Amino acid sequence: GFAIPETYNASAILFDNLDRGRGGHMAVIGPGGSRTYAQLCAEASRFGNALLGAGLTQGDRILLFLDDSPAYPAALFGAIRAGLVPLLINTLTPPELLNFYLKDSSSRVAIADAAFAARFDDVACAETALERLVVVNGAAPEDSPVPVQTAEAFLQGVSDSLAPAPTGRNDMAFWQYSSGSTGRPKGIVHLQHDMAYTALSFGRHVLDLQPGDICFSVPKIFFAYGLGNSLTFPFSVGATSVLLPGQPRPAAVFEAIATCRPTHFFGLPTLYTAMTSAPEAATADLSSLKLCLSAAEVLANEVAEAWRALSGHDIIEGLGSTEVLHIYLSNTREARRPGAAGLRVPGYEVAIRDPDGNDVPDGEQGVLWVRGDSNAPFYWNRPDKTADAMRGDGWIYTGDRMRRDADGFYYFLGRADEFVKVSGQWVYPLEVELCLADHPELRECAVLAVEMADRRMTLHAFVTAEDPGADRAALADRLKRHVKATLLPYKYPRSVIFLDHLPKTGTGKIDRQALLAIDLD
Ligand code: 3SK
Repeated sequence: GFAIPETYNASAILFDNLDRGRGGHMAVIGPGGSRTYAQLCAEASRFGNALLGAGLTQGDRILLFLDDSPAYPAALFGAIRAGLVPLLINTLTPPELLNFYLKDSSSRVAIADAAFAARFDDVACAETALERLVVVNGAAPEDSPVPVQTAEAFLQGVSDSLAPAPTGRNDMAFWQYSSGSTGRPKGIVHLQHDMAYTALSFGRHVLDLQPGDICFSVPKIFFAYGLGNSLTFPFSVGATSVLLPGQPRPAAVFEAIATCRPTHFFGLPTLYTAMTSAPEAATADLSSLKLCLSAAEVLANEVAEAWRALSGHDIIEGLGSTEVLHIYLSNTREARRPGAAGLRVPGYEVAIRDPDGNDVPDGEQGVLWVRGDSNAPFYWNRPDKTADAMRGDGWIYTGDRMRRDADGFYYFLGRADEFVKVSGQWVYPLEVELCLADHPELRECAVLAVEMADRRMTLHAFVTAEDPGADRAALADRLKRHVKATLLPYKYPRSVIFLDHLPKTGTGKIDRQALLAIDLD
């Protein structure tokens, strides 16, 4: 473990920059506005004071429905400094789900970007404790079921200095929700010391940021991966963060790289794929980049190679989870193996175990367990799910099937619950997906197990072709033959479905639920 004091408030990650003489350094830059550390701390203090002035007290939850702009760190660290517990919510959330989050957390205040504020409608607010909606970056909606005001009005005349609440290192600091692809989402509770712990583990050992560095994470702050990349890691060392609001289309991302000149770029495979095949790639200025990272999805070799051809950089791949808060297996500049999730990150213990809980030897597969001091201790109000995943002594059952090689590199093999029987034989959809991803005629693909009317399972490959004009029947045939020749013959996808684009979730991953919902008749 790493030493974090007993009395500790996570807003120190931002505010310690003042004590270290970095008040005049740029904390955030980008199209949504720029702030020095001094300006951002002042704005955060005003948010904290205004929330306390609204009658909230230590431990109360508030819901943040924010895009990436300076208002995000200001509201987040201001709330934490005041001892409140912000929820970082995916901005694609529809009103029905917002209603669930508001009820589950008993949030009395929500802070939303103007672009999303209309989502707080009658459905979202029904039978909740919500008393007030504060709108940043624009005007408040005309009609709202709860009293609404702009951040300018909310912060008007409020002091810009705030002492940290006397929180302990193990007090709640913030929540994020699991994506909820099966069942209702779970509130993942993180403690005051968790962010600092990720800075001392992944931040220090893999990124090794310096104050002059500039981070740019396309995955957004509401996502645990983005929170670390955009706020925890740069703020922990007084570096600068590029915040890009809006849809991260390749053109906007290339533009932000050219103008803000980041040194550290954080993406995910879907984004790297979109960027390498975008028309803007030909003229992109990527000369500022020193390190490019990826997580959240398995990185296919073809994508990594296309990015190297474009940028001159290898992609450093890692694997993390919202429960652990950030990455606990990672490749590094010095030790990198294509196709591997990486080595254990210092600060985390990892184990690959069989179903009886025994460690398996190197080379054999089992399910990955992880233990470290940034692990969420529980899911809010979900003792059943807590007992499933957090199984005593601080270990978390990840549900990821992995194997470790003799050199300590870990390889992701799929989810423990994804094994399906096709034509009477077992297959993992992910191995078929990775096999297809290597095919030069495909741009993107996702392979899913689908239940047929007679309850048998089959594999569907959802793909986008490099050449939109390709003869689809002939290409589908080549793809099936490629799987049969590379893996075992029975593993080929029985249907190949061509799409113009694969749908994406709010965190930028391929939206597998949306693919399953496509009517194929
Ligand atoms: O999916 C991941 O690999 C990840 C990485 C960092 C933080 C959170 C997540 C889910």
